[in-house]
Amino acid sequence: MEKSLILVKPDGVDRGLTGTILSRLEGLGLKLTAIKMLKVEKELAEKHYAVHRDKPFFNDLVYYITSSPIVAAVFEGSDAVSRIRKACGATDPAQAEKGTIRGDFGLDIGRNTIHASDSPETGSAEVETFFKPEDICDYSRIT
Ligand code: IDP
Ligand code: MG
Repeated sequence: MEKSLILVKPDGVDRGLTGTILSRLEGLGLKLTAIKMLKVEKELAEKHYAVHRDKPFFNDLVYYITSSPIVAAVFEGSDAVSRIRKACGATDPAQAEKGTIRGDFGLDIGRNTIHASDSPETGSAEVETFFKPEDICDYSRIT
């Protein structure tokens, strides 16, 4: 089944939006299969954002995601990746539609409240970056 890693970024956790965000994703009928709160170490942040290592905002990205605790979770389901990306909205909250997570809660392009995997392949890889295989729980979701 397709997997997506989501991270409730520091601005989401700090403003008490974790439950609201997870609830929206559960509301899509997707299955929550792993969840944890953590303070991201620099090494993990650099691995997670490696694709952006040559971008001018890379250091800010790593600094921000390591600045305060986040909540990492895995959601599974058919088309989980694209459905979650749609629920998140555009990267820049100023461009994101109302009714999307970033459109409703994002503060600016850095503090845009949520990370979500952008393809099934990155979904699987990002889940492995944040979770051990034994951390993933399987059960039957009643829709
Ligand atoms: P995504 O989170 O929508 O997949 P990416 O292009 O993968 O967007 O960028 C990763 C994160 O880097 C974004 O969520 C955003 O917080 C940040 N970011 C992207 N573009 C910029 C930028 O031009 N300036 C500052 N931060 C950016
Ligand atoms: Mg991305």
